[in-house]
Amino acid sequence: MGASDFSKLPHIGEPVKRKEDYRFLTGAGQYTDDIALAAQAHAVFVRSPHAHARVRSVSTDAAKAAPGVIGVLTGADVAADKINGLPCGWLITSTNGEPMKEPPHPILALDTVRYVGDQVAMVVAETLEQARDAAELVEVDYDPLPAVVLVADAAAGSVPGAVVHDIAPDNHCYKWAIGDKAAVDAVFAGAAHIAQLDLVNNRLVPNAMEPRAAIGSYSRANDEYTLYVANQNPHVERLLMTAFVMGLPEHKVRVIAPDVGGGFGSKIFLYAEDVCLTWGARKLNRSIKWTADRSESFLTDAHGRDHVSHAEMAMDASGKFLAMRVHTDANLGAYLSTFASAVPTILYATLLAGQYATPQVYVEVDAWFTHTAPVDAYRGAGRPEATYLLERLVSRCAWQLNLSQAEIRRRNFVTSFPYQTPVALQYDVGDYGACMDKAEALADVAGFAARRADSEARGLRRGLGYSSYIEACGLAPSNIAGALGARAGLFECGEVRVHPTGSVTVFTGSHSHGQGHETTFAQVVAARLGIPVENVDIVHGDTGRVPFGMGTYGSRSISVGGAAIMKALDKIEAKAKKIAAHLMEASDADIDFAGGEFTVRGTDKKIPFAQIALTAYVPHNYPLDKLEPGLNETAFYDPTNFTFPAGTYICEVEVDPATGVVRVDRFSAVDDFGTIINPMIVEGQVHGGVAQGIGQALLENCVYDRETGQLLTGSFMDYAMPRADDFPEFKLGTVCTPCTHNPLGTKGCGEAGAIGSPPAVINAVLDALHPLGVRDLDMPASPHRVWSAIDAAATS
Ligand code: MCN
Repeated sequence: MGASDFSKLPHIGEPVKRKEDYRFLTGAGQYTDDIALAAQAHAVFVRSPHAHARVRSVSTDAAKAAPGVIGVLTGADVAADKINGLPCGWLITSTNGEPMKEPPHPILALDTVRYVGDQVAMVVAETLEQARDAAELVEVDYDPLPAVVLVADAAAGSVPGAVVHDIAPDNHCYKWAIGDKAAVDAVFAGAAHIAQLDLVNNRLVPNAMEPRAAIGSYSRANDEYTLYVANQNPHVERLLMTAFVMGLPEHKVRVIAPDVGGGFGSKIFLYAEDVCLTWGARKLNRSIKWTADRSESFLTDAHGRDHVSHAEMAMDASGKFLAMRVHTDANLGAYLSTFASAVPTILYATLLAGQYATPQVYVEVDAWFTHTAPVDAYRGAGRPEATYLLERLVSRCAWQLNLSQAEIRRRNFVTSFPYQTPVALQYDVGDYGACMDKAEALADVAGFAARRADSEARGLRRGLGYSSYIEACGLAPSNIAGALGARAGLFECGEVRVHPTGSVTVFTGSHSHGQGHETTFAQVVAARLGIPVENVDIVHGDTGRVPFGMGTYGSRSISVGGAAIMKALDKIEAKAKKIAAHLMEASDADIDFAGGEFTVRGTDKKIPFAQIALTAYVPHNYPLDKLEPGLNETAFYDPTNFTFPAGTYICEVEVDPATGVVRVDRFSAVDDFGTIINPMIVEGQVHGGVAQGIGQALLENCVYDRETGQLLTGSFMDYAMPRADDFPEFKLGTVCTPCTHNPLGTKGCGEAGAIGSPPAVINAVLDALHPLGVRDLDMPASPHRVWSAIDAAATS
């Protein structure tokens, strides 16, 4: 079935209420911490208070003798049991001829700690309180060493002795570049205009509502491990843990990710605690539970962003983009986390062409180790960093050439598809002008001048900010990922099991942790089979039940996981048609299937889907020599390209120059997600993403002390999260150009809001402050920063 026929089916485009919400809203969800295994013990991790120190000794005697303690495990035990470090650098290699440095990442530190929160020992006791008390008794003798926390200091080598890993004495992990440097330099040499920009993409803490949690258990009877874990991709977690870390046969480990209370990227990775609990369960012969407290989450969940960049755009006299040149320093933190090497490279540099037909783009990335928590994917992962840089630069081009923010964008939009960018990607389809038209109408741009005058009359400044984003979703086609240096592509698997009564259970390798897959995937199946949505259940998050999976991130689930299910449904339909042909004594080729009924073309013969299902399992009078019983099919789907959601966001702010307080007055977002399965769920995704993006732009900032490496923003008292009263009612709209290469026509929607919104907000603040001489501002645009920028402009 083609994407265009699919989009016309019943249930597609309907705002079906989320099936999963009943259990979430009635407190019946089952999160990892809700699970209590028989005789389960509790773990507490002893963590480094230093950003960098030699570990002289770890004494566990007093802790082991404390009441209720079952065991205390340290780096020495890890080494004795030959447990490897976490795998790193799974996704990219250097491009400068030097291999990427891949230092070991021990699951418990042996002789060196490399960031505040690095785990040194695991204390296991009968109760959580006993484990906490005993953890206080573990004596670690540290020899503190100098620490480096900023990429600028790492790159300059300005902190003597602050070497994170011996294999990278200059703290440089890799260099990666894309584009034709010589061609770009030549264009710059003759350009009529050049705009330049230095900017920082601020470091963020993910702060999912449910902290990380896991329970390791081991059955001696079957020699099998089970790990319950708040994780976004259980099969990959299992693969990495068995193949790389513990050296176990994969079938002996079951990973279950039950209800998960948000991940936003931070629960994709294999964390050290997960391995400690799995290994510890066998070693101590007890099931062991650990749930991070909020302070541990701040310290040890992989952080996001943290880029420092210089960007330049070369233009002709009319403002047409000719070439772009970017250099970015990326902070990787103390270790290479699972996807960390892909974020500032494949997921960032390749998106820097944006929506524009810039003929030449060259991007160079240097990635650095520092004594901070590992940095990895956080909602958008590389694409918000690309969009922020590009959209800030484009608005700067507009101001430099005295064009409007809309005009510079319209002059440079890609208008014909497919479009090959100079940085590897090929956009299949889009209509960027239509998104901007609709966004300008929603934002009432025509009425802005009057609103600005009104603000000025009240002593306030008002600004309008544009951001036209594009992102690559549906990670990741193996062919493209491989060509860019990735060591693995990311397909997806789906199994459709039709029961004899005609109801259906679907097993998907995607994982839902807030995105509503139990509803939208059921809509897809119900639409295809012509059955009620209630007759379809979606199973996910369990390696013991789902054949295989690559998990959920990169807004891939509907376009890759959903497409795998569609492939399995194709097979179901083909087999069902054979059964129908047999029952109606017709040829397979004459059978049509629509609206839940099989018909013989040109006759009035018909059979409902449920009858075919029953026949498949009750095969009397059935040609068993030609068809096996049962109606159960599995498919793997590897996309041929990314999907490219795109849109224009327009933000309107009012700034009080006396206090520096920024108020978002209006926010309009128009997105092209191709075919939309469930508009209510999609709106919710955009709302959440925009809230996170505005949070980054105005409030959130993860700060380490530059000398000591202590996390200064380690609680909600110091790290400002956005709240509902920070936002206006968002105005949302859509444009639909269906994706051309997946059978649903969908493009991902889960990250768009977080990608498109930060530059729209900052461009709006800069637009408001332009008359006061402010030309530059880094995120978050806190009152202090805004006030200082106004003050500095007034006194310069
Ligand atoms: N959808 C749709 N029509 C489309 C596109 C999507 O109806 N054209 C629906 C999908 O069927 C799905 C939802 O929208 O129910 C999101 O789909 P998709 O864009 O495929 O994204 P994923 O399901 O792969 O989710 C991942 C994405 C990412 S990468 C982050 S980060 C993120 C996000 O989703 N983390 C979230 N949204 C989140 N929402 C919640 N509540 N919690 C998180 O941790």
